[in-house]
Amino acid sequence: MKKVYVAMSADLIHHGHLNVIETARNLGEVIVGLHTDEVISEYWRNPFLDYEERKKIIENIKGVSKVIPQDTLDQVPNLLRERPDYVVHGDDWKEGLQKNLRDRVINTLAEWQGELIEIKYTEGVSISKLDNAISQLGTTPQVRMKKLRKLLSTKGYARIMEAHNGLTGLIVEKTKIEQNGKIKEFDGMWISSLCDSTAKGKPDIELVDLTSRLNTINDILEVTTKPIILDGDTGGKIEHFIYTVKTLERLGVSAIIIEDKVGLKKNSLFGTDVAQSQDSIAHFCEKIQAGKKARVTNDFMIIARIESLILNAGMEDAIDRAKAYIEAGADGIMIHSKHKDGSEILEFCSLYKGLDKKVPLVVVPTSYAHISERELKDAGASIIIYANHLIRSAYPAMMKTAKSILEHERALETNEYCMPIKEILTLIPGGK
Ligand code: SPV
Ligand code: MG
Repeated sequence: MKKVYVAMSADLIHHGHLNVIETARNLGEVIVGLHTDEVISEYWRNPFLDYEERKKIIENIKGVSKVIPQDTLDQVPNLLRERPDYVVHGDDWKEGLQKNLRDRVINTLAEWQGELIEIKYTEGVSISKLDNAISQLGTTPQVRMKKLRKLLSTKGYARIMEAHNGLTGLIVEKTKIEQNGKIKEFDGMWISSLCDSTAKGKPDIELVDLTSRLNTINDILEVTTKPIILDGDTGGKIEHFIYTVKTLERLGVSAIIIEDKVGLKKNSLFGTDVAQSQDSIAHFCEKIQAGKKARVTNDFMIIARIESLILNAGMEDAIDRAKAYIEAGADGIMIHSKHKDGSEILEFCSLYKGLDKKVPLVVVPTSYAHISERELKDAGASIIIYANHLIRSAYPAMMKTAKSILEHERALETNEYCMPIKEILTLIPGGK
């Protein structure tokens, strides 16, 4: 019996997969190299089904004798191990970024006179079309809520972007680019107190109350499926916080981040230019514990934000607080800093790495924007939040338009930097 190797992700099984497996089984015994969750998340998106679930499905397809993990896009390591007589693949990898992977397969098979069999890519199947269709179907609160934890356990980190209304929610949900063979996108939304307040024309001082924040959250929930992290400011009074936790969990928000400040909260990026006070460790731990107790499931995350560096209370205080908050049950730690060079954040990260007990670490590279995601990840951060960039880029664009109309007393000059009417009319599907 000849050996036939087929690599696939099989996250959304369709007849294209079955066509490939059918061809393979007509050639011999079929070994499927199934992409691991890490490979799918790195090159595409978080898988809907995890490896074990996908493995169970593929193992039960007629003709498949074995499923093995394919933990890179490159098939060569598995081919060297299995030495198949044939590799079967769709013919859609002859050009573009996968061409190199194809060449490597052909050269490796040549070492033992193996052969690459390519079948015509199944017409009418488009994974991105299926992906879109699933996203259009929407999600449930439970499924959405779990996504953040799942992302952290499979991909190891989450790239989060702020959203402050339905439209920015859609931008975070849908914006994708392809770079070096990888599909890159945001993993979820940050509902920033600064941006939510600013969009409502209000200062970021916990003035926008929970009811109003819930309206924003709901607008975003309505049109997206990605996980949401809420900026919960100080979390308010402990007696109120437990209700907030229950409300957010019921809605399917994945996490709330609360900061260890008391009194009138001002935005952290003011630093010590304004009067702000830090909570005591004991009281903030009590708040974390009360929130944890109020949760109904383990999926909802309560993340404790340390303001010691913002308030110049020192690195030692920051680390002491991290230990205490983790001990109190925090599901994550956010460390904030407004130092521009980033050395403070990296120093904290390196001390944090040394802690015995750790939870996912959240960073917000607004001031130290030159530090790349890669560097932050290497330093140990697992959630990276771009906290205010959509509203900050929208505002100057809108101001420019407003001023141009005042200057020219007509709109013609704004046309070159406004999207065409046709495009705005069809931007949101279903309007026609
Ligand atoms: C927010 O986005 O509202 C935050 C982060 O809390 S920061 O503005 O940097 O304090
Ligand atoms: Mg805030």
